[in-house]
Amino acid sequence: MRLISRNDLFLLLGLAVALFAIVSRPLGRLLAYAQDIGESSGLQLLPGLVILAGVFIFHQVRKRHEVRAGALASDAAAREATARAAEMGRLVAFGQALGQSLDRDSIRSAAAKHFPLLTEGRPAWVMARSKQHWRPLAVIGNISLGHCERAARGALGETNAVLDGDRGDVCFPMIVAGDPLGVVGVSPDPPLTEHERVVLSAAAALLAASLKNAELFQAVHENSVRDALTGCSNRTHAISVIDGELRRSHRSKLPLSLIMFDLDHFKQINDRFGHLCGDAVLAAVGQHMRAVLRSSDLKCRYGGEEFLILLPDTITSGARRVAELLRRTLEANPVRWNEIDVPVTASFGLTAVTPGELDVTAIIGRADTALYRAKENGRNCVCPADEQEALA
Ligand code: GH3
Ligand code: MG
Ligand code: MG
Repeated sequence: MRLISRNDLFLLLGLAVALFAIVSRPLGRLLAYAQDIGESSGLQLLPGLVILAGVFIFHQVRKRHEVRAGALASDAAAREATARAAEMGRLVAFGQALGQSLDRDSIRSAAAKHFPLLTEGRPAWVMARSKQHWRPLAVIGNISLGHCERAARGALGETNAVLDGDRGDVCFPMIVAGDPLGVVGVSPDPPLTEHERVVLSAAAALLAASLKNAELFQAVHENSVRDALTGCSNRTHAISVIDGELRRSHRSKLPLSLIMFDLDHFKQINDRFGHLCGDAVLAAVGQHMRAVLRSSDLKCRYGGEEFLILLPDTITSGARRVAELLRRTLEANPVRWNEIDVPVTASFGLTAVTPGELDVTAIIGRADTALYRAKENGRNCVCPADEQEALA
């Protein structure tokens, strides 16, 4: 708070005039005395005093200006520091949101929420690349996806892109360990400051790390639930899926069927043509399962050459038709190995889940028993778990 305001100036002026009136006579005498001393001693006291007073006032004024300029600079620095702290806060919040995102959808939500705060209203976009496909993660402003993709491709050197209307977006490629994962693009109007560039490249680096993280997480998850040879689920994952489906069927009262099948005389295939041929047969079985079954059906490699199929919302007669179709498909498609057609057949057991049944082991056990009956019945056939199911 200022001690003396503009309104007090008049008062001060009055005081100065009054003071001058009070001291004018002694002051006049003092000046005359100084003049006398000057004349008697040959010194120029009065002009010297005037010069000294002038220099003193000038010095004070300059000092005041300097203090004021210093205060203004400190104000500006404080404002700048507050703005930087807020920006850093936004960047940290973005990083935290991305840190909790383990898939592309959550990364997209985090980008849509936080990225506009970092570009401060400037038109901008974020494009992510997976294999040869480009997908938008965030588009701020009226920018076409075609433009974003062309600009992103151009930024990664994939094309000699000519940008729409030569917008010339400033691009920040997202690259992790040499793997280009996407591009952040920002409108160049108004031109970006050096500091804005630093913030945006930090945001691009955070996004890149997050995309890579999600990709690796997805790959690890896939490897932990999937059998690489056949593309089917592994046993552990399948049992947890079946468990969930049993509970769902219990609630929804919808039917559920389970098929178990085992390749016939598979040991002979290995022994005659070698294990690589056996592996090729297993891979072909995986392909046929994907071609014949619905994507909603659970396909599981239960053991070496034993497979499980869980058919949601399917009664026994439907499961039997599916098993027959798969059996005929395998029979009709021998695997070509070293110019030889290797015949492939399988034996199938199937069972229906009775309403309210939640015991996975018991259900798999029933399908397994039926499968052994199919083997006993001469192989390459389908057997339901009991007579009642056979009639269903
Ligand atoms: P059956 O008709 O009674 O089922 O006869 P089978 O020969 O198919 O049955 P068996 O259980 O005796 O043989 C299964 C064979 O599957 C034995 C094993 O070496 C082979 N096998 C298991 N896993 C793999 C695999 O991943 N690759 C290959 N090539 N063979 C495998
Ligand atoms: Mg077998
Ligand atoms: Mg077997």
